[in-house]
Amino acid sequence: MSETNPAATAPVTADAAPHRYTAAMAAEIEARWQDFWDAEGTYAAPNPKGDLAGDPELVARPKKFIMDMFPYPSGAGLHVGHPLGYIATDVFARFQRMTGHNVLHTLGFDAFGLPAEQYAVQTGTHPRASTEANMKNMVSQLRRLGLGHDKRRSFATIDPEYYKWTQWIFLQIFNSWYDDEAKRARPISELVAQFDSGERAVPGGGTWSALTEAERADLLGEYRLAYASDAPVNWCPGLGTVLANEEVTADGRSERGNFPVFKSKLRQWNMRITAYADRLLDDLDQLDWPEAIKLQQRNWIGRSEGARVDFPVDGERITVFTTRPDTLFGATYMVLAPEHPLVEKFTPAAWPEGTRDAWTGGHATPTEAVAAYRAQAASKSDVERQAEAKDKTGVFIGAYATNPVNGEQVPVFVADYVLMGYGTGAIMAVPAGDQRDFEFARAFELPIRCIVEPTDGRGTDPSTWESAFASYDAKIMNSSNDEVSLDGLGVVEAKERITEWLERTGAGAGTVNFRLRDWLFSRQRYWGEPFPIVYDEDGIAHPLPASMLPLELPEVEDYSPRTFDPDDADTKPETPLSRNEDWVHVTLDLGDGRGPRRYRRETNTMPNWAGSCWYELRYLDPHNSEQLVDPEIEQYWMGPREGLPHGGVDLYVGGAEHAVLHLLYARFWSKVLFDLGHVSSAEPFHKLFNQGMIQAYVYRDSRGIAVPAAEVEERDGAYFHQGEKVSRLLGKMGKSLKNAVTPDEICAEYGADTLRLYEMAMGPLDVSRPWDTRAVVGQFRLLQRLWRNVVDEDTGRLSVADVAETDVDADTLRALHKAIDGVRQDLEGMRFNTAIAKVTELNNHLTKVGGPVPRPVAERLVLLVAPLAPHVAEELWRKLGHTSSVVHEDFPVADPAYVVDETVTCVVQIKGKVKARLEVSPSVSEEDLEKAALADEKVVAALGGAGIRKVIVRAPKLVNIVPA
Ligand code: ANZ
Repeated sequence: MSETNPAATAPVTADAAPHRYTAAMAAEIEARWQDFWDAEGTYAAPNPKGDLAGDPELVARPKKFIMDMFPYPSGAGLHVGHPLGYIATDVFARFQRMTGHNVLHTLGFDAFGLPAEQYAVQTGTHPRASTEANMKNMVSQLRRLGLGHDKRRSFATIDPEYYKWTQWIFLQIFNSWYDDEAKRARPISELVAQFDSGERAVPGGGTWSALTEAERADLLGEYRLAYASDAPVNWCPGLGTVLANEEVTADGRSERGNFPVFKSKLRQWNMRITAYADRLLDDLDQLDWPEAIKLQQRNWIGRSEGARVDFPVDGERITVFTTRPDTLFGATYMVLAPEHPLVEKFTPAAWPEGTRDAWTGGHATPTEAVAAYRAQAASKSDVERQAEAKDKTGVFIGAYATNPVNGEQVPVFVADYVLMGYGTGAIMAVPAGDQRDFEFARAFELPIRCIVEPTDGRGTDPSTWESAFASYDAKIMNSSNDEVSLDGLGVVEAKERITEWLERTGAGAGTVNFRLRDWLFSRQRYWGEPFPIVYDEDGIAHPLPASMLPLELPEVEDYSPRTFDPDDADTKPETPLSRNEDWVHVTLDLGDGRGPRRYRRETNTMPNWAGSCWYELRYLDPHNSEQLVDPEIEQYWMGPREGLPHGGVDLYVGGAEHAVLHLLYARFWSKVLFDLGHVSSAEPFHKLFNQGMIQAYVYRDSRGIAVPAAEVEERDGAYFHQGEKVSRLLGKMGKSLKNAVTPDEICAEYGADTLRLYEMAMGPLDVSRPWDTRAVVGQFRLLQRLWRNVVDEDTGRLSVADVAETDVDADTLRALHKAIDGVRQDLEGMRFNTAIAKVTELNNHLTKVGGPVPRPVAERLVLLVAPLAPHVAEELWRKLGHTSSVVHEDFPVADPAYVVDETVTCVVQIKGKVKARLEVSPSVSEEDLEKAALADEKVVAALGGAGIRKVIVRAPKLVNIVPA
């Protein structure tokens, strides 16, 4: 870098004075203070009790729990974009420590994950070995930044002592059910007691004691918050694993490897997060999170109000979910999702009379038509099936249902635009009101009935329409029977009226539907937490007793899942763990009174998200071997308090890409643990802040290939690489784009304090910003000037003037106190860039005034800088004669006398005559100025009790009062 950037290096190395602040000096100071902090345990946050207990005076202070989204230890190490959030939380945490708080700030690693596993598959290195090497590298990169972490509290999710508790939480979830009436999770034993006593009826009649063990297990599986189910999942034979919806592309292939993905029924573990849909939605209101993130969670949970309507078919019925029950009179056909379990039941052997050719798909029988269509639908992803632009396909199943509102016989189709996973997997189709239904009706020659008066002048004859008509402002028409009429009503009233009719006649009911699905919780991978579950000879799942945790990952020969012919949908996954026969088949005494028995272990592993669902709790009490977290310690750091009814971490900083999955899963686990009484906080993260991204320029040659950014030269606004002109665009920073800058390089060139200042000064924390190595030197120069204001560059000795504050000139005092006041507010509000601007201003003022800086000013300047550039602040604090670390010093407080704004004089007139003069702020509001004028003694006296007709205010200079 130094060869390509001589401008930046010149002032650093031009080392005229022997005691000037240079990169070499920064390196020496920084290493020395980092060693000191480690040795002294400067950042150790004491707990109220337990083995981390410490200073009672500190524990008595108000507390702050400040957290970063912990990193995945990638082999590529850190580039300068990664620590942006870590530096910000560090500055904030340091400021909180200096303003009287007991601060908990630490960092662990989210260390299970696919990259290590893939690397293992390619190289044969155990994922633990590569992950630990990566962590070691990241720990040293992070240490170099001077982050004030309580290192006693750090851990990685792959530590057996950590995942023991991840497994333990899984068991809590497995052993509980959601009581819809009490609106909380309860132990499954309480449900068993209800069934056993007859308080709760056993479905299908009979008694609990009469059920076989397998029947009981199946019944409880319907209630457990963690349960195995055979629901269709995305099976990718080419990769040998099931995939989450997010890992499947719009054209139904695997994002990784581009293999076909099939909907296949495989027994998989799920978490019943849907039980918490309401609470996950409602409690968002209490959280101090960016609105955009809350909105994404709301949309993901997707609450829709509507109705369920039953359409009778031959003594059975099809239940649909609709958000528009007011359009029931316009329902002219129905659609079942191809996977709907009723399809087989309703499909007759032969086409009924009058079946149109267009409905059969050219098949001789409905059974054949349905089977062919189902096979075709199974090869598509949900996204693809729902695509608006796609041609509508489907077949008639040969059956009719009765529209309950008018007794009409409507044909039933299967079509892939209806998804099994939403609502009831069946719809009433209203072609006039829904565009997909409209297109389907046109393609299949189905009736379209106008049931809302179009407001766009298209008329009420649907045969002339080109699209469905959707509007909430229109009036309903053609919608009445003997008992109910919606004609002339607006949509909202019509919905209410028809829902009332549905409930009265028993044809349906108002209901709320959620888009949120249960969370598919198993993966066919090696590098994840093993499930603490074993199966007996009858295939019944049993939880391991807590005493058998952690269940450690066994050694295996081969880490990769078995892959198959990518097109063979009938294959079944083979998990890496299943290959270790000795581990899989075991004789265990589970302590359930059944004695030692043969069992088969679950061989799936938990998904990546598991470890990050609860890590905030473990930071609190990381070495507790008896409990997940001691309740008193949890209460102290996370419990509910004034203004925070759900408790939670005081500040959580991370990227906006975690809007839904991680943040939703963590909230869910938190609520289960809360319901079961293990924690007092029902929300994990009270305040969330998303930092922006550090972007970097990407330079590409004429072939579009990225060239190393560090080798690019600028000439007259154009960019050249090895003489060839290249293009420049702002993009992500990373190895593949050849524009990564590492914190190590910048630390070597300028020191960590400069890097910290630069990253914080680049702009508001939540805004993305382009990295510019050439600009870093600006912050280095600030530190040089700061140094020079306190230390003599020739002798290295302190150069401040030992005078009292009363002897400092008024201008300097004003500059000092304004800076203190501003920096304090900025740091509290996480406006680090403006805080640095204020420090710079004060420092420049001192340079301009010249002469030795008065000690009271120098000391406070150093304290102001301490959260931002902690190493140089420690060094200067020592030079100023202090023997203790600056970390726990009090942050300076401004003297308000020096902070008030300059004032302007406002003239108060009564009937045009000047009666008073007020000294006011130039930015005073009209209201405040009017109040101040009317309250002024002289004005009150001049008015002599007379009423006021009018007050004319021209802030900030004039108020004219017209008495009555
Ligand atoms: C009749 C109707 C008339 C509908 C109309 C819409 C407009 P949201 O708002 O997203 O909840 N629907 C229901 N279940 C479905 C499924 N499994 N697959 C595909 N579509 C499904 O959407 C609810 C609406 O989406 C429902 O209301 C239903 O169509 C459709 F003028 O019913 B509606």
